[in-house]
Amino acid sequence: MGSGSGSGAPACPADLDGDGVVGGADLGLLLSGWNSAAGDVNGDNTTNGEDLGIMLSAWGPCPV
Ligand SMILES: [Ca+2]
Ligand SMILES: [Ca+2]
Repeated sequence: MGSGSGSGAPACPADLDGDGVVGGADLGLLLSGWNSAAGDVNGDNTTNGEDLGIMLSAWGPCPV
């Protein structure tokens, strides 16, 4: 998990692999989990365009 100044900062659900950055590795996980809960970002237990949209809007380093 993250370290540093994480006081009340929003979570980074699109960071599927937990490395602190939303990037290609997370996109790969999302796509490989398409139509299952494996790549779910928004917590509805399926992976679809909504999750992809969230991931793309969160692309880059997670907020700290
Ligand atoms: Ca990541
Ligand atoms: Ca979802």
